Amino acid sequence: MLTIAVSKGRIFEDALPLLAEAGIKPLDDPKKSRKLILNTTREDVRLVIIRATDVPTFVEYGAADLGIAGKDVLLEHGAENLYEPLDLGIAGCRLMTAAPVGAPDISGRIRVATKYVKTAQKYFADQGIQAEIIKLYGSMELAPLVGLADCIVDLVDTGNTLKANGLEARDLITNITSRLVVNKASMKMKHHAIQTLLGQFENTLSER
Ligand code: PRT
Ligand code: MG
Repeated sequence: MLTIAVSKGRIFEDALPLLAEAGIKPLDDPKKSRKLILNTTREDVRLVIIRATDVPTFVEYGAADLGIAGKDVLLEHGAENLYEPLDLGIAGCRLMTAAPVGAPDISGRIRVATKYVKTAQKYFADQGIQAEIIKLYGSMELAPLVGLADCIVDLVDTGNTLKANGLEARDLITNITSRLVVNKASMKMKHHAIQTLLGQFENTLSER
């Protein structure tokens, strides 16, 4: 049995066609079902549906053999205890700094609101900028509007969310796509099954 951890939101949407190419289709409609374990058209493969930020944890501890996780989540979690063999090229976006439209660049110590604490800390340290990082779990865009922070670090896709809140993207920290991650022990114990699946994903991706 191979267990694949995947989050329910946009990653799942983008992953479905890829999984389908490998013969993996959930037996229940994940949008309607409240099941957290979905059996699939392949008897040897099941999906576990979890929060995006929990995917690396499940895979690291072997609760799932494989997982699909955004690079943003992997950077923040740390991926030393996982294999990351494949960039799936799905759920693409950019991790960026953003500030109120027209606000001057702040010199000296800045306050940054983000859920990407470690990644932001490293980024500003590398830039030689003194930053106080304020951890938020959501609605980062609000922080500069109410004086909680000078800027934010968040994911940007279309830019509509920033725009709707009077913010503008400033600096690109890194481009983000979703990656296939593999538990290290599973890679040894279930080598054949995992390599076969990796090959199928690679074939599909190379045809895109
Ligand atoms: O709730 P939780 O944070 O646990 O996860 P989730 O339910 O949001 O999970 P899911 O499955 O949606 O996956 C999140 C992953 O999708 C992230 O880790 C990224 O790797 C990837 N991704 C790609 C995005 C975006 N694009 C994205 N635009 N995740 C979030 N956003 C948000 C962003 O945070 C901002 O609020 O969308 C807004 C910006 O979008 P635009 O189009 O307005 O710029
Ligand atoms: Mg979300």
